[in-house]
Amino acid sequence: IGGNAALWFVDRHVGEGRGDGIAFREAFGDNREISYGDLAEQSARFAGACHRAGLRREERAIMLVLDQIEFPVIFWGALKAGIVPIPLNTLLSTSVYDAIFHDSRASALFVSNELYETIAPALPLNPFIREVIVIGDSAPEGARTFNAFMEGAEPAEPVTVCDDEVAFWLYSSGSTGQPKGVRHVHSSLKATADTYGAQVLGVRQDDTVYSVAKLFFAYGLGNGMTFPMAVGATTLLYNGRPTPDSVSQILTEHRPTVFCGVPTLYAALVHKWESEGAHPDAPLRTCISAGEALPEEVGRKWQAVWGVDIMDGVGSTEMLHIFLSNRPGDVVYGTSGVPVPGYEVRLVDEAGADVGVGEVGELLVRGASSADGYWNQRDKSRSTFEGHWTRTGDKYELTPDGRYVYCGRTDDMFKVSGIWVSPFEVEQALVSHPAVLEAAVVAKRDDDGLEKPKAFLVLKSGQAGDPDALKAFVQDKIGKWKYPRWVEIVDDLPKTATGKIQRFKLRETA
Ligand code: 3SK
Repeated sequence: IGGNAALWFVDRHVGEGRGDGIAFREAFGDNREISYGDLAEQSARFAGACHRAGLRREERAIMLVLDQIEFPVIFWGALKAGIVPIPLNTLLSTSVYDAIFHDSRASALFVSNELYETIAPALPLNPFIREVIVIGDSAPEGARTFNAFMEGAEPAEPVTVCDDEVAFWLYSSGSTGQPKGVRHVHSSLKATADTYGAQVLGVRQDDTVYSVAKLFFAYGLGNGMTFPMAVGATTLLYNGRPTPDSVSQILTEHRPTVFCGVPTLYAALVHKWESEGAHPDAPLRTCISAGEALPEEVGRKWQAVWGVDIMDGVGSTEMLHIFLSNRPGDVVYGTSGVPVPGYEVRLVDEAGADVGVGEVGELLVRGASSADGYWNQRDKSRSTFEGHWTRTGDKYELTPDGRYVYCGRTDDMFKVSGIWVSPFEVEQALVSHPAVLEAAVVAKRDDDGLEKPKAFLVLKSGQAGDPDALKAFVQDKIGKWKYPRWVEIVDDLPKTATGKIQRFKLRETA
């Protein structure tokens, strides 16, 4: 089936007799559940409510929604209505939300009540948002509750779309820290489910899936939504922070069979269980990792605990999900594995020529889930999406046995807990502090071998920099995970003759 992706991922299960199957279960509060049948009905009513509210086809709707039952209702309901949902990272700061609200020109905003306060200051400044819907028991003036929005709405038939029609956007940070709207089409959702979801992850109808990556990430959207939904499986949703304690509790109480993690969390879980001398009991049969390279030792220790390997892979928001991965029964730690069936990759030098085995080149990828482009960023779109090939900005080396080994970024960006961090953005936040004259940020590996920001600061004369206060300042300004874990005060920064910071020199001393 082509066309509207909601028909295939949601309504098909009702037509094929799986309507009573549980699609989502909340691993918090009263453990609310929603069946495939109820999701089909509620998403159709959501589409009707959008029409009734005057939201028109192709208008955008921001989703600042925690992992909770309303997330899939809104996402699939929007697709049924022809409205373009934009799930956003729930950890950003007010100023970044303000920029995205303006950039996207979204007409509607769906927000979990826990997050309302953060976006509230951006609303009076926004001329585009006509509807603010709060998921919670009450709504402030000028907004409605989700229940009020849905009440009495008639179910609407899904709009007919073509495969290439834009279905949803995700925002990805760029090298300047400026978020870019990545436009994805309806057919890409099924493309990733048919390739990585079916042929590497191998989700089955009897699986219970738990992804610590939230649904607003491309990684989480596939793991926790489209892959399980492609086969009528159940996903566990958790609205809080995935800490070693909360994840251990979910493993014990909800007993997932498929676990989708990120290296920072795998490392923290392994440490916790090592120091406690015990681990939870769960029937895990498949574990995957992405976001940043998985340290070999973490993979080996996890295997020793569970008897199950972690399949490390690499994907991107632009390709929607993982395109290079270790495979079931064929895991080599320290590598990103081989191309996922359905994807082709190349390694090229700066002139665009293919490089050979053992040489480092930029990774290019081609496959059916490539994004349609960036919103309103023609230059960026042209330099990233080159015909059928998408540039990843990652440097890789091909081993003689055909596996790909990560060698770093072509620019200065790096990932923390699987999320891109732009040194530039962190530096800008630091220099906006009254005590800071100049700042340079580089990646430094922590004791687990995972990259975190380190800041080198030149202070204004007569100022004393309190590292903890500076870290808190950055957290408040640009997001909780981007703050520098180390702060070093220096007399000056290494620069080129034209005044550009030489980060490579700082990396050597970090
Ligand atoms: O970071 C990754 O490896 C990734 C994987 C799947 C989907 C999206 C991303 C960014």
